[in-house]
Parts: sequence; structure tokens; C-alpha cells
Amino acid sequence: MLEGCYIFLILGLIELLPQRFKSAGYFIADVIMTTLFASIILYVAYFNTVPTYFALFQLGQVSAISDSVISLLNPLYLLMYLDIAILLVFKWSKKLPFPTPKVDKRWVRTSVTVAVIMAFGIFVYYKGVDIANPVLAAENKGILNYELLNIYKNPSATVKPLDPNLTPAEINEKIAKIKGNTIIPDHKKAMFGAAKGRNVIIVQGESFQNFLIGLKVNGQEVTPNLNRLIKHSLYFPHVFQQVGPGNTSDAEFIMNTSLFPQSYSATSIAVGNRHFYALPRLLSDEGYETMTFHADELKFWNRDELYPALGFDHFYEQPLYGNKDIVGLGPSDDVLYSKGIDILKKSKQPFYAMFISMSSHHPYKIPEDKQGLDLPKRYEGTIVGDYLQAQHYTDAALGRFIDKLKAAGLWKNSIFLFYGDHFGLDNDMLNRNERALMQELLGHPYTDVDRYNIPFIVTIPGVTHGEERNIIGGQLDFLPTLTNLLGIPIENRLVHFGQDLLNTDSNTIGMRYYMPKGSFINEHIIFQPNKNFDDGTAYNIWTGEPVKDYKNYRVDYERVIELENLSDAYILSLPHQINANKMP
Ligand code: GP9
Ligand code: MN
Repeated sequence: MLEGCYIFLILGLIELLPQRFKSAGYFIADVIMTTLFASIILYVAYFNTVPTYFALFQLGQVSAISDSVISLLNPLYLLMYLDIAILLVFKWSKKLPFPTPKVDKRWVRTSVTVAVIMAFGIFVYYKGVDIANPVLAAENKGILNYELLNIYKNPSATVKPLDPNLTPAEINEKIAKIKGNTIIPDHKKAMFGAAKGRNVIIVQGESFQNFLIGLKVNGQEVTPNLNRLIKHSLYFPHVFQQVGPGNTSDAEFIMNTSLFPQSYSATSIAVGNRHFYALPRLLSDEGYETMTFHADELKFWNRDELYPALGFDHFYEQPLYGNKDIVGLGPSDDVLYSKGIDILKKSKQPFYAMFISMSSHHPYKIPEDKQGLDLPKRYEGTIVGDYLQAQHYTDAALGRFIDKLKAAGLWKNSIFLFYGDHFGLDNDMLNRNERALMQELLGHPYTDVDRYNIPFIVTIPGVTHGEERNIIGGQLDFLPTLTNLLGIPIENRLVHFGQDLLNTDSNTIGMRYYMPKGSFINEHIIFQPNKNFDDGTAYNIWTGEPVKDYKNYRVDYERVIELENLSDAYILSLPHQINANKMP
């Protein structure tokens, strides 16, 4: 009914065209509508949420991830274009089986007026209806109506900037109050300064999920190097992704700011023109040389704006890595690390170096000579098998990188962090056989808790000795955990929405975009609202069982929304970058 009204309006408008333009009008409208719906289906398959016009800003990236897009194409989608193909055949054979009838224009005008009034009524009615879950919202409001409402209600325009005169200390106090935390003085914090003055080396693992850690297939460890590293590290196995539509770049943003990413657009695109007092700036002020390495072009995800916004001194992008040893989107992780280590060896110390791996990017097809696992036949040709091979390679390349750091004498005076940027597999991309493989690997059906769970590993060579920490955490918590270990006070200097995982005994992880606004994970449940809190769904994160009585956790729901709103407001209060122009 809702769609019908808009479609009727479009058809009516075409009918108002002069007779000779009508068939072309119908044909063009058909192609546009079909392509719109096909793109929405594809987007939902990849991101699990309904796209809005903001997705158009990412169109430039589609060719770079064409392998991913192609792997998602289902031949059945072509059926959507069947009518267009048939029409073309008739057109070419000049035998249209039906004439374009002449309709009384008065009737058309009346119908169009009725359709306009109805569409307007529907639009106005749904303007005031707030449904947290975008898929449900699009279903309820009608997809075309939903798209128009998003254009009308630009989500970024609804946020009011925070008072720019508030100091970081005041904002951090507000955050602690919302969370119900008391700020612990630095000298009382566990492990404060345990890595003081050391180099900081961070590796962000592409699509790297926690279930890979310690996993064995056919008697082989999938991640032998990380498993070994964990024996000398602090390992946080209950940490969850918090990225939004900017995926990899959002994870980079969160690591460096401890702020929530934007919910409607890649953060680097939406607010990359702001000036953040972020980790690179903080470490620069502490005498560090700061740099980031990624074997893609800076233009992808608008990093040419994001990196200066965060304050990195240097960014090493393509073409530094050449065009040899290509895996998926670009040069392999081995190339990334080899080029990187040459630069680190020459760099002034202490340095902060961030590495963004890429070889294990969706659709996880890596060259045969890099497939180090001997997998049983049933994994062949499955995305699960490809994923395991790709992450096994990620782990191997990382192992070689660590060996090189050791050989160069850089390892022992560094602190090393590893985490995953976001999930790699989700149930919607798995067929029945692949879901069975996941169940076989995990010992239980693959759930959203498994999907969003990423590892967080912190190694301070000579200091950490293999300890597992059971606290729940999120990507926003990485920055305060790191600065605590470096012994750098941040309460009065850097606004952070995450908390130091070494000095926390309770935590709630807010997530939006991949889950509706207000979704959270706490020590007990994973929760997502549907229309609102009361009709939400909750599962026990330890057993996967549905939780009916979750009403006690309303405080977590309200808390994460309040924190996300405050983070958005804070970002909007930041000054624009001076020389916000992109780097040459
Ligand atoms: C692109 C790479 C992949 O530069 O980082 O990004 P993703 O598609 O995972 O966001
Ligand atoms: Mn990624």
C-alpha cells in the first residue's frame, strides 16, 4: 500500500507526459526502480542494514571492492531485470504487443493529485514514527518513503553541538557520570605506566574475529603465531566491534579517538574535516613520531582527510608498496610489513606506528601458494574455508613481522596491540552447508555474539606473561587501556568514551548501524531494540539462549543512547581543520 502510493504517483506523472515520450518514460522508470531495488538488496546483503542516500558517497569505492560485490551477486537477482529484457526484445523487433493507450488527461490529473495527497499524508505520518531497527523501519514505512524521510531528516542535522567551552575534564566527568563510574586517580590504576616511553606498534587485523584464536582445523592451528604471542600478552577474549558504515576506517578512527563512529555515514567522510585531539596528537605531544601504514590508496575511505584530522605525522599509502605480490585489494600484508619495517628502522624513537592489514578482506580469496592450511574436502569452495585460509595467512605474515621487529631490536622496547576491525562472516552470507561448518568449528550454531566478537591482544615484551582478562570490552576501550599502560594521563586532556579495561569491573558496549540504535552488549546479554526498548530482543551472551526478562537492563539501553548522542554532539563542537584541504 505504502509503496503502491509512490509507484502510482510515478506512473501518473509519466501519463502526464506527451504521448510520444510515454513509453520511454515507463522504460526509464522501470530501469531506475529495478536498479534501486537491486542495489538495496545487495547493500543489505553486505551491510545487513538498509542504505540511505549517504551510501552514494561511497560509490567511488565500489570498483575497488568489485570482487566482494561480485561474490554477493545471486543469479536470481537477474530475474528482476527480466521484464526489461523482454521489453527490449519487443522494441528491437518493432513488435510491441500492446499499444500505448490514450488516457483522458483529466482522470490522470485527478489520480496524480490523489496520489500526491496520499504520499504526503504517509510521509507526514511516518515523520513522527521512530523505529530503531532500520530494516523494520523500511518495512513499516515503505522503502521509498523511508528513503525520502532520510533525506528530509538528515541524521547529522538533528545533532546539536556541545558547548565548545567545556574542557575535556568536564566532558570526561559527564561521561563517567552517565556510566555511573568514578574516575580513578592515575597513581592508583593497575599497570599505570607499565610500558612507559616504549614505541607503540598497533596492527589492525582485517575482518579478524575472535573465534579464530586457538582454533584447530584438521589438527592444525589457524593462528599459531597469535596463539604463541598470547602466551606473553594480556588477552581480552570478550571484546566487540563498534564500527559503523566506515568499517575499516571507522575502526582506525575509534582506536585513535575513543569516540563513537557516525551512525549514518563513514566517519571519515562525515566528519573528517574536524580537528581531533586524538592519539597521534597526544603521542606527538609526548615526543613520539607518529605514522600509519596501509597498502591501499589514501582516497579509499577518505583517509586523505582522516589522517591529518587525527594528526598523524606520516602516512604511508600506495604507491609505496608497488604492485607485486597482490592479494585481493592490493599488495600483501608481507609487503606492507617489509616496507614498514624499513621505515621503522630509520625512524626516530619512540614512535607510534599503526598498520592496517588488508589481505584477509572479503571475499577472502587468496592465491593458492599462500593457502597454508590443509583443509578437509568439505571446506573447499566455501567462504568459511576461504576465510580460514586468508586469516591463517594474516597470522603467518604477522608472525614474520614480529620476527623482523625482534631482529631489528625494536620489539623489546615496544608495546604491541592487535585487534580485529570488524566481523568477516555473518549468517546471511553463509549457505546451509557453511553454517554447518561453522557449527562444527565452534561447537554451537554461529551467533551474532560470535560475529561481533574480536580479539584484543596487548603485548609488553618482558612485562606481560600470558593473562586472560574476562572483562567485556569494545573498540572504544582500546585507547584508554593503551594510555594507561604508557603512563600518559588523559582525563584532563583527551575526551574518551571508552574505559581502561585494566581498571574496570563493569562495562556496557554500545553499538549502532550494524545493530539498531540503543543496542548493547553487557556482561549478561546482547540486546537490540526493535521499535523501541520494550519490544526488543535479548540473548544470553554466554549460552546463546533467548532472555525474555531483560527489563532490568533498561539503564544500559538509555546509557548507550545518551553516550552516543553526547559523542556526536562533542564531534560537532570540534573546530574545523585549518588547512582541511586534502594531502597532495
Ligand atoms: C580499504 C580496506 C578495506 O582500504 O581498508 O576496507 P573495508 O571494506 O573492510 O572497510
Ligand atoms: Mn575492514
